[in-house]
Amino acid sequence: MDDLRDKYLTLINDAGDEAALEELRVQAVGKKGEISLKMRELGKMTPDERQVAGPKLNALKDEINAALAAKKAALADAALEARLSEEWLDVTLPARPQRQGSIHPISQVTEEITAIFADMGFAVAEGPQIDTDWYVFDALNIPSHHPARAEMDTFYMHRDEADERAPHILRTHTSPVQIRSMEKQGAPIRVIAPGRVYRADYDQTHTPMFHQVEGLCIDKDISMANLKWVLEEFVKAFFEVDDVELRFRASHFPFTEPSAEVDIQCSWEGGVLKVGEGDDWLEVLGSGMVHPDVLRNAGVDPDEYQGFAFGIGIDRLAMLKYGIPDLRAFFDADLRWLKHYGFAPLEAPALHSGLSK
Ligand code: 2NM
Repeated sequence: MDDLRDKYLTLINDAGDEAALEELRVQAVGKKGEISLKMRELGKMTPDERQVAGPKLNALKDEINAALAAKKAALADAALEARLSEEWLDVTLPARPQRQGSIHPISQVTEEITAIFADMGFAVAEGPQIDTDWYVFDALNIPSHHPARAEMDTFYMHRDEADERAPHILRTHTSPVQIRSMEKQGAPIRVIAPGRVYRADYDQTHTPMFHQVEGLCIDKDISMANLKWVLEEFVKAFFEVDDVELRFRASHFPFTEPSAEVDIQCSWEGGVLKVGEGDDWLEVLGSGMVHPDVLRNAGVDPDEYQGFAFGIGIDRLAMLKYGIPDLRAFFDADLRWLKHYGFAPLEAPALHSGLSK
């Protein structure tokens, strides 16, 4: 009996977790455990023998049960101790300073543009930044041999030679979003598509990722006159001036016919830009009437519907409005720059409160 006692007390003491402990309990004092079997042997003993062995066995069972309970409590304590030492929290750390972050000028300007077009009934549409060349080029009347493709400095996603899926590329403009919108919603439609676009071009005035907003308005009775009005309203609201002259110059895009580049009246007196004054011109956007083939490619019947589209560079607009001299600083994540040119986080641009306040 002393051997049994030593064996189980040692095993219990060495048990590493609750599961091992439970196994020992079954093995020692479970229904078919070693102690229980010994108790069954009491019946075969003489009364004198039983008088000695009975109490001893009971005491041993009690002792083992007590050791099991004590070890179980010790294991639980150790687990809690380990958790507490791991999940510590330094309550002496200083609180975060107020207004640590700021809204990036590109986010601010995107919100401003969105607010202006929302007021004219344009919904915001979004789409993938990685797309197929059908949506980025073919659907927009830019077939594979077209010089506009070569001029676009497209980023191609890597593909294994054996991969037969359509090649994927980084979108070079947000027009694929308008194609998908027309496919999904059909006409009439009035949407803008702001977002990131990519071209393999990097110098003083170009970054390989930049931001565009494109607009699309299709209905049964839409003309260049509507385009001119919408763009005039936009430029006045964006630059927060009462009047501005717009100049439409004939141009060419594969996806519009006719096409026009739009300049806005400005002055550079004393080195400061003033929109809506003077006799200088600032080129800010491209536009035109959506080509019938583009409408057809997007599932819209050009005999029934027509309309205009335009594209604006957000980054350049932000530089002009807020006097930011260097494009590349936009993407440097320089905290001092962000603090200087950033906007207060809780002041969302809205037409009623003044766009930029
Ligand atoms: C521009 C200039 C002119 C344009 C066309 C379309 C679409 F998808 F509707 F055909 N979206 N955007 C467009 C037209 C873009 O950017 C300079």
